[in-house]
Amino acid sequence: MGATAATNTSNKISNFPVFNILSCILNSLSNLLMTTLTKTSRVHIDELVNKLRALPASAFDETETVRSLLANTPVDEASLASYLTWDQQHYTRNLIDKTVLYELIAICWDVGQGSSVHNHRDQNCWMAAPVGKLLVENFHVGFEDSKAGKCHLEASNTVELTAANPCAVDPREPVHRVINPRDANQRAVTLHVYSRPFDSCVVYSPEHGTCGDIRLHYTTAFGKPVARPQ
Ligand code: CSS
Ligand code: FE2
Repeated sequence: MGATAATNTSNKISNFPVFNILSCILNSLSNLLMTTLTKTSRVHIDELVNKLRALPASAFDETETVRSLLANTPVDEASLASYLTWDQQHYTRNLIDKTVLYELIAICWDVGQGSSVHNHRDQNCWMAAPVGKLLVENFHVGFEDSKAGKCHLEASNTVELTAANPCAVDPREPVHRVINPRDANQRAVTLHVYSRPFDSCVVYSPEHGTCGDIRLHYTTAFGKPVARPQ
């Protein structure tokens, strides 16, 4: 019996070099197929809008449903063309869709642009990156006195935001900034779902220990420029 077993082992197909070569080729082909499928399975932005609109209100009160929707519905860059505007001074905010439950915004980040450190007014926020590779730097708020405009923040973790890795802002640690790193040397486009829609937030200076409210403005809405309030 022992001899038979030994013979079987030494004759195993995986012991032949040709098997290893074939197996390598099959693996490479399968990886190529997966990459191609991932690329070709990108959808028009309207499809994401339709899926967001079909969600029940309860989906916006927790983070997983919208995060997995963004992960399973990667958006084709070409379908975003009418929403993309660029400004060398600041990232642009371009409204794509808005309901009572959520707003969907495309943000265009030139090379090296980033947001201030900010909160989302205790609301939910999800981000996907159809174009580029960005960083989301999260902060822990040790102390905040918004009336006095004073705070103490400490950097916590940093998350990479890519097409394959959409993020939900952690409701327990919601203060963050987003950066399109200069060394990535490419423009980036992110999609943001905010629930509910909001038009102001608190910005923080971790260096100075100060904080204060700012208003948020759209650069474009539904593909048309929005006049900035005077
Ligand atoms: N919240 C920022 C972008 S970084 S998440 C904004 O809407 O302007
Ligand atoms: Fe944000």
